[in-house]
Amino acid sequence: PKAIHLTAYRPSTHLIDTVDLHVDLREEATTVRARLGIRQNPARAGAEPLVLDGQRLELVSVTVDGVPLGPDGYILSPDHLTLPDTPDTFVLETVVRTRPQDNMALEGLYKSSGNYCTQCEAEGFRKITYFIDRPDVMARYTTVIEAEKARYPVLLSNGNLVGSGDAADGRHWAKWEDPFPKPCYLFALVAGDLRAVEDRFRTRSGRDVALRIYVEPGNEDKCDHAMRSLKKSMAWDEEVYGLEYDLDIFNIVAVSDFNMGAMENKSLNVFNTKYILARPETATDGDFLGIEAVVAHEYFHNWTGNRVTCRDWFQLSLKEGLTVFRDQQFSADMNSAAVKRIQDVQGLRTVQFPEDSGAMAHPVRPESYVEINNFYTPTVYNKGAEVIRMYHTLLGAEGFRRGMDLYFQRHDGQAVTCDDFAAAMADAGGVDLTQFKLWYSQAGTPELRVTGEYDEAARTYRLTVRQTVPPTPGQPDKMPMHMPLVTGLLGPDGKDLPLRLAGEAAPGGTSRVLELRAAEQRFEFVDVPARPVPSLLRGFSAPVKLTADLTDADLTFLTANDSDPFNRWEAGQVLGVRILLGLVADIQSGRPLALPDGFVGAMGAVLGDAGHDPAFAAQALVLPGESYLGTQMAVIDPIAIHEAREFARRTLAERLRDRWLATHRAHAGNEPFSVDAAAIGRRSLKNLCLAYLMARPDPEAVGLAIGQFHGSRAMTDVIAALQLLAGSDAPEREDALAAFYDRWKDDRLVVDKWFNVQATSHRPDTLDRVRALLDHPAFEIRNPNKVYSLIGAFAGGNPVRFHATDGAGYAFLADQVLRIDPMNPQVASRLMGQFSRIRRYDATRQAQMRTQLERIVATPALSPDVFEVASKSLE
Ligand code: HT7
Ligand code: ZN
Repeated sequence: PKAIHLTAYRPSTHLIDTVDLHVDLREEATTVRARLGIRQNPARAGAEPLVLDGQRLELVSVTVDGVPLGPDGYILSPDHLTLPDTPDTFVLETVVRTRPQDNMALEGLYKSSGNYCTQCEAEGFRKITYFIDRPDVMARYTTVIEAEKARYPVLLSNGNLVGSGDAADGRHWAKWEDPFPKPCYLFALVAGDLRAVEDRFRTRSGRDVALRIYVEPGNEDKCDHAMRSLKKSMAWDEEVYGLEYDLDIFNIVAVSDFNMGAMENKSLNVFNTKYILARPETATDGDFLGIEAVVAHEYFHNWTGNRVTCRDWFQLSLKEGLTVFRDQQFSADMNSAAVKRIQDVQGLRTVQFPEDSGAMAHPVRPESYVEINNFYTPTVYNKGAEVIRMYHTLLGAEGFRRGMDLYFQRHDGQAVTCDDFAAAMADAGGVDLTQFKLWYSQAGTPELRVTGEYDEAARTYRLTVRQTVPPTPGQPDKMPMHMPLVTGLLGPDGKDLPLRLAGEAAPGGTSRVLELRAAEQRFEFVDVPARPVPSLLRGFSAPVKLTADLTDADLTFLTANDSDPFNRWEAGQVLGVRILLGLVADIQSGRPLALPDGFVGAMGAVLGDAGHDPAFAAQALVLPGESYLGTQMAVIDPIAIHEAREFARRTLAERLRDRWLATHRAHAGNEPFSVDAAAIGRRSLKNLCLAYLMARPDPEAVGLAIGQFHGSRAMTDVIAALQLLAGSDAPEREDALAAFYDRWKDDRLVVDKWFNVQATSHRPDTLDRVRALLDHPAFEIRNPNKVYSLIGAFAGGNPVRFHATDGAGYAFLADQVLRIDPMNPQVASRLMGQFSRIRRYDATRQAQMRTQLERIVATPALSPDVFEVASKSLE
């Protein structure tokens, strides 16, 4: 397969202004008639052949301006239909046949639970009809859908319903018209037996919008939270960005078979059921928060993605990074902002940082790709969101809003680039962002080293900041980046000091945005009455790895006093990382293990104070995760990391046992369920206490877990208890797993949790169990949620078992990738993530992974998706 390069971008030879589709859905085959209003693109000089994309289509006929073309009038290849000679402006009509019922890749038109649906981003429209399948070709769509009425009573597409009626033979039709020009990746069609949950939203300019969530019959009682989230998102976007919804209908359809979370098709969002369906008994707090965030994310795309879209797929972060930032802001406003920031940074560090140091490392705006579906990554989404956050920090909230306004003013209705976005921000903020734009082109996580010197006589405090950006594949040398380092100084009383930099007339504020631009920079604070403790990178103001010369005592001081909640948490994590990596070194050299008393004391203090802010305490009491600890090591040792962390957990469990017990008890009453931040915080603290108690599973702890498992009606509590039991040696664990399955076997999303719990168990027999579960009647290899819950969870969420020294985990993963690839390359490729981290492991593990990667690459008819990841991992 060939790579596509950003530098090769050229405007399309032709533009398509109108699309009239007629989609005739029948059990044997689907027939699609497309009438396209086409003209040569004035941006390209001279007449050029028209090359249409098309895959897996059976061509029935082609006409140009009503005149049929014979086979000598066009050239047909597996991926293209080429018309060598066409008028300047004309109407092309093609008729094709497809078989959605055989489409297991879940891209293009396919069937999920007997209903038809589509997924066109990134390049799925070419599997529905011949088209110029690129996002800078924007057209107005009219879609007629025809299908059997009894089986498919609901017929949906983008825009407004402009007609419907019955047809012969028990069939019916519906005609939809979308007034907004859009790229074909935003096209959608749904036909099925679905039920709608309905509501309304009045926009601030008085437009009444009908909101409908379509689900399979029987799921209507699980849509309340999604609908509430949608209305909150609509109100929030008006309030914070002045952005209103622009049509009279907003439809959401939830489907069980979906490769990703959801899709922002214009006015017809299609969602994975996982991000719609929820009741307290079936969904965890994490699920509720996930639904709120994804519903918001897809809704926010209406402006950032749909009204202003991407010129080409290299610009993917233009819409994804920006929309993730917006959904993060929204969730922070709806819930606990501090907890949200902590969780987002944890996600970045455990998923994006490893990607940035692995074989698939790429910039936020990639320079080349073999398969675009491989670039819907944490780098494009989450590091991209951090880049947007840095504009916000550098320009301030008001400057950022002016930049957004200018971006929409300039580009509404256009397909644009990340440079266009940066230009709007620079012009609105009156700042030079030339160097800042390196964030789009340089891969790798920058590393900052900060030292501080206090001069008692001069009453000055000087920070020296050195930055480096590590080499990544294809980018050996890097330049220093422009980034905000938000900084405060704490005085001996723990309070923020007023900050005055050398040269300033008066102090200004207690948190300052220091702008880094050079490889080494100094910042001198004056009038500093005593040696301060610096609070650096407040709110995680840039996506970097920071090392500062802080002592353990400084860190403990920050955990107790920092006014910035993120840094209060972070100080504890830095301390935790230090201690855990020390234990890892002890394990590696056979030394006895001991947890420092000071650390136990600090954790005890947080626990003692947990009642004040349970949500924060629940974050602060979690030790740094195994994956994150791995990112902090030159060579990852998954087994030693696991042993060290488990030793620390057991020790804390023992030394603070009474307090874990008391805190668990204090929150164990069955309070009425609600998903507000405080209630979520109390449940997470309670379940954290239970987890510590189960780190030493004495009969009392096991009894508490069993009591919670059987006694609670909230899935958050039930699954937390089940997870702990399933990972323990308690004989009750098998009964609990069986009881859970028996209770929930008819709810596919809950059964996913049951698979996940078993796949992530640290018990030594987990791989055997996962293998056996592949044959369980509830496991469906064609359903992405099932694959991610069992195989994905084992490979990505169970490092100690996946990286077992015999290499069996790697062989298992390769087997599954090769099994899934012929059906669904996107899902197969997503499973490959762990292999792309190959170079972070020791020589033995590298050799074992290499064996599997070589086996994968040598497999005939491999998809470009898997080939790209496997071959880059082998480089
Ligand atoms: N924009 C959507 C991307 C997406 C997708 C991409 C590739 C294959 C399947 C897909 N389903 C959805 C999701 C989003 O970011 O909102
Ligand atoms: Zn998105």
